[in-house]
Amino acid sequence: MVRVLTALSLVLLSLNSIEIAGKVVGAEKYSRHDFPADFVFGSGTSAYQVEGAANEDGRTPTIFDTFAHSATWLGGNGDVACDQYHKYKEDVQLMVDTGLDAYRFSISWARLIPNGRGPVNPKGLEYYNNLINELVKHGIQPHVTLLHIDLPQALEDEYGGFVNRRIVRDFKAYAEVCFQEFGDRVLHWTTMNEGNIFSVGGYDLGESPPQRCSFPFGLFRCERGNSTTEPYIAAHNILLAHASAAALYKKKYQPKQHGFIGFNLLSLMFLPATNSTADLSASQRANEFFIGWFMDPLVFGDYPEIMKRTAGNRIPKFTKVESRLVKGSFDFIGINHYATGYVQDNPSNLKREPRDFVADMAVKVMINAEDAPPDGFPVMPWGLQFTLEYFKQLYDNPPMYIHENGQRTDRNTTLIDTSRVEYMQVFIESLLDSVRNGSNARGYFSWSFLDVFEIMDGYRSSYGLYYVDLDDPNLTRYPKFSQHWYSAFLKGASIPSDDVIRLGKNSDTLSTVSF
Ligand code: IFM
Repeated sequence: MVRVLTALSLVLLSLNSIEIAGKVVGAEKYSRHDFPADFVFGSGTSAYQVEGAANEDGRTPTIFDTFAHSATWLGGNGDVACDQYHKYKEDVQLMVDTGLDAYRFSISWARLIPNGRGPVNPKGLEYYNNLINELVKHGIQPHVTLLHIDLPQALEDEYGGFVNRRIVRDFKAYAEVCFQEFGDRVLHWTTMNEGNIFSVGGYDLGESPPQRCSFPFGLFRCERGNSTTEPYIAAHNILLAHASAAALYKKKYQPKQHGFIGFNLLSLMFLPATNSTADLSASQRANEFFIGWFMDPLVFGDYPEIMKRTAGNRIPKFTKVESRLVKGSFDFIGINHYATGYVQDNPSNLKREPRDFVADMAVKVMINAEDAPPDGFPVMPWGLQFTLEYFKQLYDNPPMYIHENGQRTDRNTTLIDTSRVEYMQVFIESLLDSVRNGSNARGYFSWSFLDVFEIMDGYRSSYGLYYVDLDDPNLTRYPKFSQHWYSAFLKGASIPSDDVIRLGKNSDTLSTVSF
Protein backbone atom coordinates (compact mmCIF):
# COMPACT_ATOMS: atom_id res chain seq x y z
CA MET A 1 0.00 0.00 0.00
CA VAL A 2 2.78 2.37 0.93
CA ARG A 3 4.47 1.52 -2.35
CA VAL A 4 1.33 2.42 -4.27
CA LEU A 5 0.66 5.62 -2.36
CA THR A 6 4.15 6.91 -2.87
CA ALA A 7 4.29 5.95 -6.50
CA LEU A 8 0.90 7.41 -7.34
CA SER A 9 1.75 10.67 -5.63
CA LEU A 10 4.89 10.75 -7.76
CA VAL A 11 2.84 10.17 -10.88
CA LEU A 12 0.50 13.00 -9.98
CA LEU A 13 3.39 15.24 -9.07
CA SER A 14 5.17 14.63 -12.33
CA LEU A 15 1.98 15.43 -14.17
CA ASN A 16 1.59 18.69 -12.31
CA SER A 17 4.39 20.04 -14.40
CA ILE A 18 2.07 19.69 -17.39
CA GLU A 19 -0.53 22.39 -17.40
CA ILE A 20 -3.36 19.89 -17.27
CA ALA A 21 -6.49 21.97 -17.63
CA GLY A 22 -5.00 24.75 -19.69
CA LYS A 23 -2.65 22.67 -21.83
CA VAL A 24 -2.70 23.84 -25.40
CA VAL A 25 -2.75 20.53 -27.15
CA GLY A 26 -1.84 20.10 -30.77
CA ALA A 27 0.10 23.33 -30.64
CA GLU A 28 3.52 21.89 -31.24
CA LYS A 29 4.64 20.53 -34.56
CA TYR A 30 5.81 16.96 -34.55
CA SER A 31 6.23 14.12 -37.00
CA ARG A 32 6.73 10.40 -36.75
CA HIS A 33 10.46 11.04 -37.06
CA ASP A 34 10.36 12.49 -33.54
CA PHE A 35 9.60 8.95 -32.32
CA PRO A 36 12.32 6.30 -32.08
CA ALA A 37 13.08 4.78 -35.49
CA ASP A 38 11.62 1.37 -34.55
CA PHE A 39 8.43 2.81 -33.06
CA VAL A 40 5.50 1.01 -34.72
CA PHE A 41 2.40 2.76 -36.02
CA GLY A 42 -0.58 0.68 -37.02
CA SER A 43 -4.29 0.23 -36.75
CA GLY A 44 -6.51 -2.61 -35.59
CA THR A 45 -9.71 -4.62 -35.66
CA SER A 46 -10.85 -7.90 -34.10
CA ALA A 47 -12.15 -11.11 -35.66
CA TYR A 48 -15.85 -11.00 -34.77
CA GLN A 49 -16.07 -7.27 -35.34
CA VAL A 50 -14.71 -7.36 -38.89
CA GLU A 51 -14.56 -10.81 -40.49
CA GLY A 52 -18.18 -11.80 -41.09
CA ALA A 53 -18.52 -15.25 -42.73
CA ALA A 54 -19.88 -16.36 -39.38
CA ASN A 55 -21.43 -19.52 -40.70
CA GLU A 56 -18.94 -20.37 -43.40
CA ASP A 57 -16.19 -22.90 -43.84
CA GLY A 58 -16.63 -24.67 -40.54
CA ARG A 59 -16.62 -21.74 -38.10
CA THR A 60 -18.82 -22.33 -35.04
CA PRO A 61 -20.61 -19.73 -32.86
CA THR A 62 -18.84 -17.82 -30.12
CA ILE A 63 -20.04 -15.99 -27.03
CA PHE A 64 -19.83 -12.78 -29.10
CA ASP A 65 -22.27 -14.25 -31.69
CA THR A 66 -24.65 -15.28 -28.92
CA PHE A 67 -24.47 -11.85 -27.32
CA ALA A 68 -24.93 -9.96 -30.59
CA HIS A 69 -27.90 -12.08 -31.58
CA SER A 70 -29.65 -11.66 -28.24
CA ALA A 71 -28.78 -8.04 -27.45
CA THR A 72 -31.56 -6.47 -29.50
CA TRP A 73 -30.45 -2.92 -28.62
CA LEU A 74 -27.37 -3.44 -30.81
CA GLY A 75 -29.62 -3.58 -33.86
CA GLY A 76 -27.30 -5.90 -35.74
CA ASN A 77 -24.66 -8.58 -35.45
CA GLY A 78 -21.34 -9.65 -36.91
CA ASP A 79 -22.65 -12.33 -39.28
CA VAL A 80 -21.39 -10.30 -42.23
CA ALA A 81 -19.66 -7.34 -40.55
CA CYS A 82 -17.09 -5.87 -42.98
CA ASP A 83 -16.65 -9.24 -44.65
CA GLN A 84 -12.90 -9.08 -44.21
CA TYR A 85 -12.92 -12.87 -44.50
CA HIS A 86 -13.51 -12.40 -48.22
CA LYS A 87 -12.10 -8.93 -48.69
CA TYR A 88 -8.80 -9.28 -46.85
CA LYS A 89 -6.70 -8.62 -49.94
CA GLU A 90 -8.53 -5.38 -50.61
CA ASP A 91 -8.13 -4.40 -46.96
CA VAL A 92 -4.42 -5.12 -46.94
CA GLN A 93 -4.12 -2.89 -50.01
CA LEU A 94 -5.88 -0.13 -48.05
CA MET A 95 -3.36 -0.63 -45.25
CA VAL A 96 -0.58 -0.24 -47.78
CA ASP A 97 -2.22 2.92 -49.12
CA THR A 98 -2.49 4.27 -45.60
CA GLY A 99 1.14 3.45 -44.88
CA LEU A 100 0.60 1.23 -41.82
CA ASP A 101 3.68 -0.44 -40.34
CA ALA A 102 1.50 -3.02 -38.61
CA TYR A 103 -2.01 -4.44 -38.47
CA ARG A 104 -3.44 -5.64 -35.16
CA PHE A 105 -6.10 -8.29 -35.60
CA SER A 106 -7.35 -11.29 -33.69
CA ILE A 107 -7.72 -14.92 -34.61
CA SER A 108 -11.14 -16.47 -34.26
CA TRP A 109 -10.57 -19.52 -32.07
CA ALA A 110 -13.87 -21.00 -33.29
CA ARG A 111 -12.79 -20.63 -36.91
CA LEU A 112 -9.43 -22.28 -36.36
CA ILE A 113 -10.57 -24.99 -33.97
CA PRO A 114 -14.35 -25.33 -34.26
CA ASN A 115 -15.94 -25.88 -30.85
CA GLY A 116 -12.71 -24.86 -29.13
CA ARG A 117 -11.05 -28.25 -28.89
CA GLY A 118 -10.03 -30.98 -31.26
CA PRO A 119 -8.92 -30.94 -34.88
CA VAL A 120 -7.81 -27.84 -36.70
CA ASN A 121 -10.16 -26.56 -39.41
CA PRO A 122 -8.17 -26.51 -42.68
CA LYS A 123 -10.25 -23.64 -44.01
CA GLY A 124 -9.58 -21.55 -40.90
CA LEU A 125 -5.89 -22.32 -41.16
CA GLU A 126 -5.90 -21.35 -44.80
CA TYR A 127 -7.63 -18.03 -44.09
CA TYR A 128 -5.17 -16.89 -41.44
CA ASN A 129 -2.20 -18.09 -43.47
CA ASN A 130 -3.50 -16.09 -46.42
CA LEU A 131 -4.07 -12.97 -44.35
CA ILE A 132 -0.69 -13.18 -42.67
CA ASN A 133 1.09 -13.87 -45.95
CA GLU A 134 -0.64 -10.95 -47.61
CA LEU A 135 0.44 -8.64 -44.79
CA VAL A 136 4.01 -9.88 -44.76
CA LYS A 137 4.24 -9.67 -48.56
CA HIS A 138 3.44 -5.97 -48.26
CA GLY A 139 5.82 -5.36 -45.39
CA ILE A 140 3.06 -4.97 -42.77
CA GLN A 141 3.78 -6.60 -39.41
CA PRO A 142 0.99 -8.84 -38.09
CA HIS A 143 0.31 -8.16 -34.38
CA VAL A 144 -2.00 -10.96 -33.36
CA THR A 145 -4.40 -11.26 -30.43
CA LEU A 146 -5.42 -14.80 -29.57
CA LEU A 147 -8.69 -13.96 -27.87
CA HIS A 148 -10.64 -10.76 -28.38
CA ILE A 149 -13.92 -11.56 -26.56
CA ASP A 150 -15.05 -14.34 -28.95
CA LEU A 151 -14.62 -17.48 -26.86
CA PRO A 152 -16.11 -20.54 -28.62
CA GLN A 153 -19.68 -20.91 -27.35
CA ALA A 154 -19.14 -24.68 -27.10
CA LEU A 155 -16.67 -24.15 -24.23
CA GLU A 156 -19.01 -21.72 -22.50
CA ASP A 157 -21.81 -24.28 -22.76
CA GLU A 158 -19.70 -27.24 -21.78
CA TYR A 159 -18.10 -25.93 -18.63
CA GLY A 160 -18.75 -22.21 -18.25
CA GLY A 161 -15.72 -20.95 -20.17
CA PHE A 162 -13.51 -18.75 -18.01
CA VAL A 163 -15.23 -19.55 -14.74
CA ASN A 164 -13.84 -23.07 -14.99
CA ARG A 165 -10.17 -23.95 -14.61
CA ARG A 166 -10.50 -26.27 -17.62
CA ILE A 167 -10.23 -23.21 -19.85
CA VAL A 168 -6.51 -23.00 -19.06
CA ARG A 169 -5.71 -26.28 -20.80
CA ASP A 170 -7.92 -25.56 -23.80
CA PHE A 171 -6.57 -22.04 -24.26
CA LYS A 172 -2.99 -23.28 -24.10
CA ALA A 173 -3.71 -25.96 -26.72
CA TYR A 174 -5.31 -23.36 -29.01
CA ALA A 175 -2.39 -20.98 -28.50
CA GLU A 176 0.03 -23.76 -29.39
CA VAL A 177 -1.69 -24.32 -32.73
CA CYS A 178 -1.27 -20.60 -33.45
CA PHE A 179 2.41 -20.52 -32.46
CA GLN A 180 3.09 -23.67 -34.47
CA GLU A 181 1.23 -22.60 -37.59
CA PHE A 182 1.83 -18.86 -37.73
CA GLY A 183 4.78 -18.17 -35.44
CA ASP A 184 7.29 -18.22 -38.28
CA ARG A 185 5.73 -14.94 -39.48
CA VAL A 186 4.00 -13.51 -36.40
CA LEU A 187 6.39 -11.88 -33.96
CA HIS A 188 3.90 -10.14 -31.68
CA TRP A 189 1.35 -12.21 -29.79
CA THR A 190 -1.16 -10.89 -27.30
CA THR A 191 -2.99 -13.60 -25.41
CA MET A 192 -6.11 -11.71 -24.30
CA ASN A 193 -7.73 -8.41 -25.11
CA GLU A 194 -8.81 -6.22 -22.17
CA GLY A 195 -8.70 -8.91 -19.48
CA ASN A 196 -10.02 -6.42 -16.92
CA ILE A 197 -13.07 -5.11 -18.73
CA PHE A 198 -13.86 -8.59 -20.07
CA SER A 199 -14.07 -9.78 -16.45
CA VAL A 200 -16.13 -6.84 -15.15
CA GLY A 201 -18.40 -6.40 -18.18
CA GLY A 202 -18.95 -10.09 -18.78
CA TYR A 203 -19.17 -11.47 -15.23
CA ASP A 204 -20.26 -8.62 -12.93
CA LEU A 205 -22.32 -6.17 -14.97
CA GLY A 206 -23.42 -8.72 -17.55
CA GLU A 207 -23.36 -6.04 -20.24
CA SER A 208 -20.98 -7.86 -22.58
CA PRO A 209 -20.25 -11.48 -23.53
CA PRO A 210 -20.76 -13.95 -21.92
CA GLN A 211 -23.40 -11.86 -20.11
CA ARG A 212 -23.13 -13.45 -16.70
CA CYS A 213 -24.27 -11.58 -13.59
CA SER A 214 -26.54 -11.95 -10.60
CA PHE A 215 -29.26 -9.85 -9.06
CA PRO A 216 -29.09 -7.07 -7.90
CA PHE A 217 -25.76 -6.26 -9.55
CA GLY A 218 -26.10 -6.75 -13.29
CA LEU A 219 -27.08 -3.94 -15.59
CA PHE A 220 -29.24 -6.50 -17.37
CA ARG A 221 -31.12 -9.55 -16.27
CA CYS A 222 -28.67 -12.42 -16.72
CA GLU A 223 -29.68 -16.02 -17.00
CA ARG A 224 -26.67 -17.23 -15.08
CA GLY A 225 -23.68 -16.02 -13.15
CA ASN A 226 -22.61 -14.66 -9.77
CA SER A 227 -21.43 -11.06 -9.73
CA THR A 228 -19.93 -11.39 -6.25
CA THR A 229 -17.42 -14.08 -7.18
CA GLU A 230 -17.22 -14.69 -10.93
CA PRO A 231 -15.36 -11.53 -12.02
CA TYR A 232 -12.55 -12.61 -9.67
CA ILE A 233 -12.67 -16.25 -10.75
CA ALA A 234 -12.72 -15.39 -14.46
CA ALA A 235 -9.81 -12.96 -14.03
CA HIS A 236 -7.81 -15.61 -12.17
CA ASN A 237 -8.36 -18.16 -14.93
CA ILE A 238 -7.57 -15.55 -17.57
CA LEU A 239 -4.24 -14.89 -15.86
CA LEU A 240 -3.49 -18.61 -15.61
CA ALA A 241 -4.49 -19.21 -19.24
CA HIS A 242 -2.34 -16.30 -20.37
CA ALA A 243 0.63 -17.39 -18.27
CA SER A 244 0.40 -21.03 -19.40
CA ALA A 245 0.39 -19.99 -23.05
CA ALA A 246 3.22 -17.52 -22.44
CA ALA A 247 5.33 -20.14 -20.64
CA LEU A 248 4.84 -22.52 -23.53
CA TYR A 249 5.76 -19.85 -26.06
CA LYS A 250 8.84 -18.74 -24.17
CA LYS A 251 10.12 -22.27 -23.68
CA LYS A 252 9.30 -23.95 -26.95
CA TYR A 253 8.77 -21.30 -29.63
CA GLN A 254 10.51 -18.07 -28.69
CA PRO A 255 14.03 -19.51 -28.93
CA LYS A 256 13.49 -20.31 -32.61
CA GLN A 257 10.83 -17.79 -33.63
CA HIS A 258 12.26 -14.80 -31.73
CA GLY A 259 8.87 -13.19 -31.15
CA PHE A 260 7.25 -11.52 -28.15
CA ILE A 261 4.20 -12.31 -26.07
CA GLY A 262 2.08 -9.94 -24.04
CA PHE A 263 -1.21 -9.22 -22.29
CA ASN A 264 -3.69 -6.43 -22.93
CA LEU A 265 -5.67 -4.22 -20.53
CA LEU A 266 -8.15 -1.39 -20.87
CA SER A 267 -6.65 1.59 -19.11
CA LEU A 268 -9.61 3.56 -17.89
CA MET A 269 -7.36 5.34 -15.41
CA PHE A 270 -8.90 7.06 -12.40
CA LEU A 271 -8.01 10.43 -10.95
CA PRO A 272 -9.34 11.97 -7.73
CA ALA A 273 -12.42 14.14 -8.22
CA THR A 274 -11.19 16.56 -5.54
CA ASN A 275 -7.88 16.95 -3.77
CA SER A 276 -9.26 15.53 -0.53
CA THR A 277 -7.23 12.71 0.99
CA ALA A 278 -10.27 10.46 0.78
CA ASP A 279 -10.66 10.97 -2.97
CA LEU A 280 -6.94 10.64 -3.59
CA SER A 281 -6.87 7.32 -1.86
CA ALA A 282 -10.13 6.32 -3.62
CA SER A 283 -8.49 6.91 -7.00
CA GLN A 284 -5.48 4.86 -5.97
CA ARG A 285 -7.79 2.08 -4.87
CA ALA A 286 -9.74 2.22 -8.14
CA ASN A 287 -6.54 1.94 -10.17
CA GLU A 288 -5.37 -0.97 -8.05
CA PHE A 289 -8.68 -2.73 -8.66
CA PHE A 290 -8.76 -2.02 -12.35
CA ILE A 291 -5.08 -2.19 -13.32
CA GLY A 292 -3.30 -3.73 -10.33
CA TRP A 293 -5.75 -6.66 -10.47
CA PHE A 294 -3.77 -7.94 -13.47
CA MET A 295 -0.52 -6.00 -13.35
CA ASP A 296 0.38 -6.89 -9.75
CA PRO A 297 0.18 -10.64 -10.44
CA LEU A 298 2.00 -10.20 -13.75
CA VAL A 299 4.81 -8.19 -12.18
CA PHE A 300 4.86 -9.25 -8.51
CA GLY A 301 3.03 -12.60 -8.53
CA ASP A 302 0.01 -11.67 -6.36
CA TYR A 303 -3.10 -9.49 -6.19
CA PRO A 304 -2.94 -6.06 -4.53
CA GLU A 305 -3.36 -6.23 -0.74
CA ILE A 306 -6.41 -3.95 -0.86
CA MET A 307 -8.19 -6.38 -3.20
CA LYS A 308 -7.38 -9.40 -1.07
CA ARG A 309 -8.53 -7.58 2.06
CA THR A 310 -11.77 -6.31 0.55
CA ALA A 311 -12.83 -9.33 -1.48
CA GLY A 312 -11.69 -11.86 1.16
CA ASN A 313 -12.42 -15.40 0.11
CA ARG A 314 -14.24 -14.24 -3.05
CA ILE A 315 -10.90 -13.65 -4.77
CA PRO A 316 -8.94 -16.83 -5.56
CA LYS A 317 -5.53 -17.28 -3.97
CA PHE A 318 -2.45 -17.98 -6.05
CA THR A 319 -0.60 -21.13 -5.09
CA LYS A 320 3.18 -20.75 -5.07
CA VAL A 321 3.39 -22.56 -8.39
CA GLU A 322 0.74 -20.35 -9.99
CA SER A 323 2.33 -17.21 -8.65
CA ARG A 324 5.68 -18.19 -10.18
CA LEU A 325 3.95 -19.02 -13.47
CA VAL A 326 2.16 -15.66 -13.71
CA LYS A 327 4.96 -13.43 -12.41
CA GLY A 328 6.98 -12.05 -15.28
CA SER A 329 4.96 -13.93 -17.92
CA PHE A 330 5.01 -11.15 -20.50
CA ASP A 331 7.34 -9.35 -22.87
CA PHE A 332 5.06 -6.35 -23.28
CA ILE A 333 1.78 -4.91 -22.09
CA GLY A 334 -0.88 -3.81 -24.56
CA ILE A 335 -2.85 -0.80 -23.43
CA ASN A 336 -6.22 0.23 -24.82
CA HIS A 337 -6.81 3.84 -23.86
CA TYR A 338 -9.85 5.93 -24.60
CA ALA A 339 -10.82 7.81 -21.48
CA THR A 340 -9.89 8.92 -17.99
CA GLY A 341 -12.34 8.90 -15.11
CA TYR A 342 -12.64 10.83 -11.88
CA VAL A 343 -13.59 9.09 -8.68
CA GLN A 344 -15.01 10.06 -5.33
CA ASP A 345 -14.62 7.98 -2.24
CA ASN A 346 -17.76 5.99 -1.52
CA PRO A 347 -17.12 4.00 1.66
CA SER A 348 -20.80 3.16 2.17
CA ASN A 349 -20.45 0.57 -0.60
CA LEU A 350 -18.34 -1.52 1.74
CA LYS A 351 -21.27 -1.86 4.13
CA ARG A 352 -23.27 -3.66 1.44
CA GLU A 353 -23.65 -7.42 1.73
CA PRO A 354 -23.23 -9.14 -0.59
CA ARG A 355 -20.87 -7.05 -2.73
CA ASP A 356 -19.77 -7.30 -6.31
CA PHE A 357 -16.46 -6.16 -7.82
CA VAL A 358 -17.78 -2.64 -8.38
CA ALA A 359 -18.98 -2.24 -4.77
CA ASP A 360 -15.63 -3.59 -3.55
CA MET A 361 -13.91 -0.62 -5.21
CA ALA A 362 -15.92 1.70 -2.93
CA VAL A 363 -15.81 4.62 -5.32
CA LYS A 364 -18.20 6.67 -7.36
CA VAL A 365 -16.91 7.01 -10.92
CA MET A 366 -17.52 10.11 -13.00
CA ILE A 367 -16.47 10.82 -16.55
CA ASN A 368 -15.95 14.52 -17.03
CA ALA A 369 -18.91 15.23 -19.29
CA GLU A 370 -17.85 18.80 -19.93
CA ASP A 371 -14.86 17.66 -21.94
CA ALA A 372 -16.88 15.19 -23.95
CA PRO A 373 -18.18 15.71 -27.47
CA PRO A 374 -21.91 14.95 -27.72
CA ASP A 375 -21.30 11.42 -28.96
CA GLY A 376 -17.96 10.38 -27.57
CA PHE A 377 -15.53 10.10 -24.72
CA PRO A 378 -13.97 13.25 -23.30
CA VAL A 379 -10.77 14.23 -25.06
CA MET A 380 -8.21 14.11 -22.26
CA PRO A 381 -4.92 13.31 -23.97
CA TRP A 382 -2.89 13.82 -20.80
CA GLY A 383 -4.80 10.78 -19.47
CA LEU A 384 -2.64 8.69 -21.77
CA GLN A 385 0.46 10.29 -20.29
CA PHE A 386 -0.87 9.56 -16.83
CA THR A 387 -1.39 5.91 -17.83
CA LEU A 388 2.11 5.52 -19.22
CA GLU A 389 3.63 7.27 -16.24
CA TYR A 390 1.65 5.00 -13.92
CA PHE A 391 2.96 1.86 -15.62
CA LYS A 392 6.44 3.33 -15.68
CA GLN A 393 6.54 4.10 -11.98
CA LEU A 394 4.55 1.22 -10.52
CA TYR A 395 5.53 -1.59 -12.85
CA ASP A 396 9.08 -0.79 -13.78
CA ASN A 397 8.34 0.70 -17.18
CA PRO A 398 7.57 -2.44 -19.19
CA PRO A 399 7.60 -2.36 -23.00
CA MET A 400 4.12 -1.09 -23.92
CA TYR A 401 2.05 -0.85 -27.06
CA ILE A 402 -0.93 1.45 -27.25
CA HIS A 403 -3.09 -1.22 -28.82
CA GLU A 404 -6.23 0.87 -29.14
CA ASN A 405 -6.95 4.56 -29.16
CA GLY A 406 -9.51 6.39 -31.21
CA GLN A 407 -12.61 8.46 -31.16
CA ARG A 408 -16.14 7.21 -31.12
CA THR A 409 -18.57 9.15 -33.27
CA ASP A 410 -21.99 8.41 -34.64
CA ARG A 411 -21.70 6.36 -37.78
CA ASN A 412 -23.57 7.93 -40.66
CA THR A 413 -22.56 11.51 -40.28
CA THR A 414 -19.66 12.63 -42.43
CA LEU A 415 -16.39 11.46 -43.90
CA ILE A 416 -14.86 14.75 -42.79
CA ASP A 417 -14.23 13.48 -39.28
CA THR A 418 -12.27 16.50 -38.15
CA SER A 419 -12.88 15.74 -34.48
CA ARG A 420 -11.24 12.32 -34.90
CA VAL A 421 -8.25 13.97 -36.53
CA GLU A 422 -7.97 16.38 -33.62
CA TYR A 423 -8.34 13.48 -31.19
CA MET A 424 -5.57 11.44 -32.81
CA GLN A 425 -3.36 14.47 -33.15
CA VAL A 426 -3.44 15.31 -29.46
CA PHE A 427 -3.21 11.71 -28.26
CA ILE A 428 -0.20 10.98 -30.45
CA GLU A 429 1.37 14.20 -29.22
CA SER A 430 0.70 13.10 -25.67
CA LEU A 431 2.33 9.77 -26.44
CA LEU A 432 5.36 11.57 -27.83
CA ASP A 433 5.59 13.60 -24.62
CA SER A 434 5.58 10.34 -22.65
CA VAL A 435 8.26 8.76 -24.81
CA ARG A 436 10.40 11.88 -24.36
CA ASN A 437 9.78 11.52 -20.66
CA GLY A 438 11.24 8.03 -20.61
CA SER A 439 8.19 5.85 -21.22
CA ASN A 440 8.97 2.47 -22.73
CA ALA A 441 6.07 2.74 -25.21
CA ARG A 442 6.94 0.93 -28.43
CA GLY A 443 3.96 1.47 -30.69
CA TYR A 444 0.56 2.98 -31.37
CA PHE A 445 -2.45 1.39 -33.07
CA SER A 446 -5.50 3.43 -33.91
CA TRP A 447 -8.85 1.80 -33.22
CA SER A 448 -10.16 1.01 -35.67
CA PHE A 449 -8.99 0.50 -39.22
CA LEU A 450 -12.53 0.10 -40.57
CA ASP A 451 -15.88 0.98 -39.04
CA VAL A 452 -16.53 -2.36 -37.38
CA PHE A 453 -19.38 -3.98 -35.45
CA GLU A 454 -19.10 -2.30 -32.07
CA ILE A 455 -19.68 -4.18 -28.86
CA MET A 456 -21.73 -1.44 -27.20
CA ASP A 457 -23.72 -0.10 -30.11
CA GLY A 458 -23.45 -2.33 -33.14
CA TYR A 459 -23.20 -0.36 -36.36
CA ARG A 460 -24.50 2.88 -34.89
CA SER A 461 -21.12 4.13 -33.82
CA SER A 462 -17.85 4.40 -35.62
CA TYR A 463 -14.17 4.61 -34.78
CA GLY A 464 -12.77 3.76 -38.21
CA LEU A 465 -10.31 5.37 -40.55
CA TYR A 466 -12.50 3.92 -43.30
CA TYR A 467 -16.25 4.12 -43.53
CA VAL A 468 -17.85 0.87 -44.75
CA ASP A 469 -21.06 1.34 -46.72
CA LEU A 470 -23.30 -1.36 -45.30
CA ASP A 471 -26.07 -0.58 -47.79
CA ASP A 472 -23.81 -1.43 -50.68
CA PRO A 473 -23.63 -5.19 -51.38
CA ASN A 474 -19.91 -4.72 -52.04
CA LEU A 475 -19.42 -3.16 -48.60
CA THR A 476 -17.30 -0.50 -50.26
CA ARG A 477 -14.76 1.20 -47.99
CA TYR A 478 -14.32 4.99 -48.14
CA PRO A 479 -11.38 6.75 -46.56
CA LYS A 480 -12.28 9.40 -44.03
CA PHE A 481 -10.40 12.59 -43.36
CA SER A 482 -8.73 10.75 -40.45
CA GLN A 483 -7.34 8.18 -42.89
CA HIS A 484 -5.81 11.00 -44.97
CA TRP A 485 -4.42 12.62 -41.86
CA TYR A 486 -2.97 9.42 -40.41
CA SER A 487 -1.57 8.45 -43.78
CA ALA A 488 0.17 11.81 -44.18
CA PHE A 489 1.56 11.49 -40.65
CA LEU A 490 2.78 7.95 -41.33
CA LYS A 491 4.46 9.13 -44.50
CA GLY A 492 6.39 11.74 -42.55
CA ALA A 493 4.31 14.95 -42.62
CA SER A 494 4.72 17.40 -39.78
CA ILE A 495 1.62 17.64 -37.63
CA PRO A 496 -0.38 19.85 -37.31
CA SER A 497 -0.15 20.88 -40.91
CA ASP A 498 -2.39 23.11 -42.97
CA ASP A 499 -1.48 21.02 -46.02
CA VAL A 500 -2.81 17.91 -44.39
CA ILE A 501 -6.03 19.63 -43.42
CA ARG A 502 -6.48 20.87 -47.00
CA LEU A 503 -5.72 17.43 -48.37
CA GLY A 504 -8.57 16.06 -46.32
CA LYS A 505 -11.06 18.76 -47.06
CA ASN A 506 -10.45 18.92 -50.79
CA SER A 507 -10.21 15.22 -51.41
CA ASP A 508 -12.53 14.09 -54.21
CA THR A 509 -13.46 10.90 -52.46
CA LEU A 510 -14.37 12.79 -49.36
CA SER A 511 -16.54 15.34 -51.05
CA THR A 512 -18.41 13.03 -53.40
CA VAL A 513 -19.74 10.59 -50.83
CA SER A 514 -22.81 11.72 -49.00
CA PHE A 515 -25.10 10.02 -46.53
O1 IFM B 1 -14.60 -2.12 -30.18
C1 IFM B 1 -14.01 -2.17 -28.93
C2 IFM B 1 -12.95 -3.25 -28.89
O2 IFM B 1 -13.47 -4.50 -29.23
C3 IFM B 1 -12.39 -3.35 -27.49
N1 IFM B 1 -11.95 -2.05 -27.01
C4 IFM B 1 -12.88 -0.96 -27.12
C5 IFM B 1 -13.36 -0.85 -28.55
C6 IFM B 1 -14.30 0.36 -28.72
O3 IFM B 1 -15.47 0.17 -28.02
